Amino acid sequence: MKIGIVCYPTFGGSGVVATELGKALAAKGHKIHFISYSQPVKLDHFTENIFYHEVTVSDYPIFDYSPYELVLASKLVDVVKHENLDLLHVHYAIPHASAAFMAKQILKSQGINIPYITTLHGTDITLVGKDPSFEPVITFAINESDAVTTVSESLKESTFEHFPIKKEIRVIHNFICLNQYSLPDYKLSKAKYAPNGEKILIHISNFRPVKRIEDVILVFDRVRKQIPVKLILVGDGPERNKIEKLSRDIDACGDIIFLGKLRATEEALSMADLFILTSESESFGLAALEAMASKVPVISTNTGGLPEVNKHGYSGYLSDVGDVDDMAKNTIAILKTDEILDQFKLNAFEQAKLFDIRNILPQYESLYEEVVYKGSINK
Ligand code: GMT
Repeated sequence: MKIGIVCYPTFGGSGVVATELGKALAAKGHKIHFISYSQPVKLDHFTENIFYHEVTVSDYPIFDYSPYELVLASKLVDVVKHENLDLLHVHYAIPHASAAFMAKQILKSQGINIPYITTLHGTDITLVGKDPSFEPVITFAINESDAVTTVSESLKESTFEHFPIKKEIRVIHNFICLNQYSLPDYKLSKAKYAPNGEKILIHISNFRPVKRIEDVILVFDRVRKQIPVKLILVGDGPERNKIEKLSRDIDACGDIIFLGKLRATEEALSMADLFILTSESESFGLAALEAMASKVPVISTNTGGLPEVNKHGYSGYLSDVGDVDDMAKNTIAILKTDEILDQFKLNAFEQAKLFDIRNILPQYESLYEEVVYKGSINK
């Protein structure tokens, strides 16, 4: 099939999932056309069957706000027509679903039928999308999609809760390519960060308020009073200054290491003993799954889709949002002995196997076939 994939090119989970999906489809012989405003971060190698089309928005003095959505819609029309695409798959509703709808209507007026599938990722529903300034457009563009998927059961429920959706929503969980993980930890030496054999806790995110990173620091602060630990923070974003200040305030600068943005997060994960995710809301928690794929157990909140990913008492533990005492208690329980830690590491890896791309890719392929060969799902 010839498939156009529209996504955000940044470090966010939706862009990572879209890119890895496209790469896996290309490896199976599909022709994949990525359409975005910049090259997706994970699209870092030349790969057969993959093409990239950049959406360039020019500045014009009259625009206070450049109309990205219109330029994207025009680009979609162009790529669908000239590359003879069979399908558009847009990741993240805003503004990709409405741009796809617009492109579909333009192409329809030219006698071309192009179906589009919308995959909802989380904040497009739970944070931004339900804002009244977006809601009517999002509802419309979702309802007009030829198929809609969410990355967890929890996100499906939230979508029905917040929007008057008439369409069937299919859950296709996020995935990881398992063979990219489990690196031997030679790439980044563990001894360099934990010279006295301390256990390494790690958190990876875009440092936005929804991640509640101050809770990561508070958990770390409680744990270090009982067990020698170091904390590695990967990523960057609006909360970074606040978190750096908090690290200084609790006198932990020497034990908290800020690595900043890293493309190959699996290299940092290969050194870690435990992953901490304290989010207020999380539709899936791809970062937690990536940790588990690296044999790193997860201490997380029990919000959104996290209970579908992290199994309490097996691959890690779940706590209520903000309950840093419980998270610290659970961290200590896992790190107490090497035998317990090793068992959780094995369990985390077993749990991650369920989300290997080999199990998830066929679900997308069969959805594509239904949409392209049988037409719109539940319209
Ligand atoms: O977590 C973020 O802030 C990034 C965001 C995104 O759109 O890239 O992540 C969302 O999509 C990921 C991939 O499906 C999910 O794993 C994350 O849980 C979800 N984030 C939230 O729901 C906060």
